[in-house]
Amino acid sequence: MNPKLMGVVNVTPDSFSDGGRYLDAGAAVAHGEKLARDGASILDVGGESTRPGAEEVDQAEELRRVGPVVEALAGGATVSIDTSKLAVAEAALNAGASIVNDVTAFQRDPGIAGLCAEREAGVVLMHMPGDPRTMQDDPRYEDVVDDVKAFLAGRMEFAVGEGVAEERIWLDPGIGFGKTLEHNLELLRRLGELRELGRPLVIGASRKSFIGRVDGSAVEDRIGGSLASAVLAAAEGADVLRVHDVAETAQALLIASAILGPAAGSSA
Ligand code: HH2
Repeated sequence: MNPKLMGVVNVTPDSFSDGGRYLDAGAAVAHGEKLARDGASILDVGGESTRPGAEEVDQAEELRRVGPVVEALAGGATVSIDTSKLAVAEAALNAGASIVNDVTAFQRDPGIAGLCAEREAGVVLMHMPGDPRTMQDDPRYEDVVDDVKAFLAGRMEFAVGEGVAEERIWLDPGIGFGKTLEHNLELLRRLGELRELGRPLVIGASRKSFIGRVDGSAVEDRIGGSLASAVLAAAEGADVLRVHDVAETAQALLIASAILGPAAGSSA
């Protein structure tokens, strides 16, 4: 049980848990450097909130936010760019990012697939039905795990068809994106079934609202729920955990794996 930690660097005024804290490029870079020291092996830089109901950010503004931060961090760390816009992905790869994390799995801007293929970038394809403005309007599935699995298999097929090497693709069921509380819990409980897709799994459960739906906690009080989710996801075989609280997650995983032994779960 030794997943990689992907530390969240949100350069936004409105992210659900830390909006506005790192809007200044200097503060965002300092935060990313701290997350790397704390044990993040990937820094995920984003300039647009995807929280439910969020408005889209203008491309020029998103570029202005993330460009200098990617450039500064990429000198010392592996950087992923959290975007669904082609121009932002391209500028970030030019600035030194090596992974594109697209929460729309190339649905918003299919041209990102060809860009990633050409640049031999890593790719994270995430499940989200619709877009952040509409995704929480009464989400329904036949069987949430089977439906997410089929969606991810389809998006992976598209990416490979556009020339992305399969071994560069990571998959993410999109905890909190177009899902009810029960959908999120079931995906985490049955995560092992997604391993049948044969690619590393990324899980982003950190501070998300499903935790608050269980116990009523406010976003700043969800560290315990985030750690429980991280440890259980790792035990079920998650390969990459996208988290805000890197030091705390690293400690929780270290102790869990000391107890369970390194054979529990798997690693990317
Ligand atoms: N979650 C968020 C953003 N990007 N990317 C992947 N691959 N998986 C996730 O679960 C995921 C993601 C939402 O979290 P955050 O960035 O903290 O908030 P916001 O979107 O409000 O900026």
